Amino acid sequence: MAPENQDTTRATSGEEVVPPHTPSVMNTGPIDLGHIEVLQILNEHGEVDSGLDPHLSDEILLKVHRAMVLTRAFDQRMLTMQRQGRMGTFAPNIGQEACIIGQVIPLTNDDWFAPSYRSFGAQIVRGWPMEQLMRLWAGFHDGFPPPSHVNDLPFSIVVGSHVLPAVGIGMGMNYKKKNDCIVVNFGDGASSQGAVSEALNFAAVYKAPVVFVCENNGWAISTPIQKQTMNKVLATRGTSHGIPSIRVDGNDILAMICTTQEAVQRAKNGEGPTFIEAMTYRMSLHTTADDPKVYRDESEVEPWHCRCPIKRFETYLKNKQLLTEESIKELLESCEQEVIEARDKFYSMPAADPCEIFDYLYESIPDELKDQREEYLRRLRNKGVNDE
Ligand SMILES: Cc1ncc(C[n+]2csc(CCOP(=O)(O)OP(=O)(O)O)c2C)c(N)n1
Ligand SMILES: [Mg+2]
Repeated sequence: MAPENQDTTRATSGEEVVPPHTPSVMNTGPIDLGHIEVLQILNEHGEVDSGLDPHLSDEILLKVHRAMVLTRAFDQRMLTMQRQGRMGTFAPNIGQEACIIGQVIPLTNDDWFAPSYRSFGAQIVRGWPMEQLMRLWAGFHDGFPPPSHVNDLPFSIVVGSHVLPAVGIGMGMNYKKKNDCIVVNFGDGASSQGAVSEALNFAAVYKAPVVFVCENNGWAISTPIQKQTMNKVLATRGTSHGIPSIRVDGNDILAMICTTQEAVQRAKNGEGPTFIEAMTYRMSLHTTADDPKVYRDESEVEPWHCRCPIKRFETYLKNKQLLTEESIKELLESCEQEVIEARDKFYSMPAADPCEIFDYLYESIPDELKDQREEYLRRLRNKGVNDE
């Protein structure tokens, strides 16, 4: 934990993050950036740094806690449904709830959010019905468009591809003299994409009101962070573009909220973008199509159980007399119930029309595709699938 009132955690652009290197470290392998502190307000034991405590209202604290518990309940249910063959491929977010929820709490409805695929917790907070998210993950295209009252982009699966468009939205806000901002998140792996560097550069030069949240969860499918980049501190991806940047404990909900809040404020004050590197860990599968046991030693996961973002927040809230063991249990049950209700709504939605896969590519369907469609329908009929 950072000592009280000591502001050494900030990786503002320039010298604080990158100590002046001497010629001897050039061309000799990884550049050692020395010890970089991580902003933490709530530690693993649920103890708050009194000098950094944002003193959020009880109402906000409980709202945030519920969002985290609901996100995990959704996550676990989706995994079960996928294993039952009733859900498509899904990207779990277990252990990253503070990171994903904290980054959208400071946003208003007029602000924008551009998520990557592991962001369903934030989407729920932003107002996406859970049954729609289920529909989306089950592969229905009608699940993808954001609800009309939600200023979000559909989530991006093409790694890092949404970061430039997010900067474009931010530049548009400046052009239209809107006092809003956009939060865009992406992973450690995505941070290596060229388009992400371009996005950082544009945002910096045009002072776009963008908050970049780089979720450093240690892995990009089977590529560990050590093989992702020789740069040990991803926050320097921001500073190298002249963007004020900070590294935070992504499992600390208070640090995530405070940091994003400050970045949002900077954006709205016309001070341009901020880059947040959130240190977290992908505790589960990359997606349900993945088996991490093939490439990672499971003992690596163990210490992260003690860093659970929900557990530490609950300890804090119990110490504040805002929660008890009993109320935590009741809340969990009510969140699970809410997810079950969403699941049942999802199950009662119309089935897919198998013909759709032929419908949208051509204005008028070519003859050979017509033949293929006939054959496809014949095969479906033989399997007992109704094509009416
Ligand atoms: C342009 C592109 N290349 C490759 C992929 C395949 N792919 C999907 S997720 C992923 C890893 C991304 O890792 P990271 O950015 O760290 O995000 P995380 O999954 O850890 O949240 C890859 C390589 C893709 N979807 N898009
Ligand atoms: Mg990653």
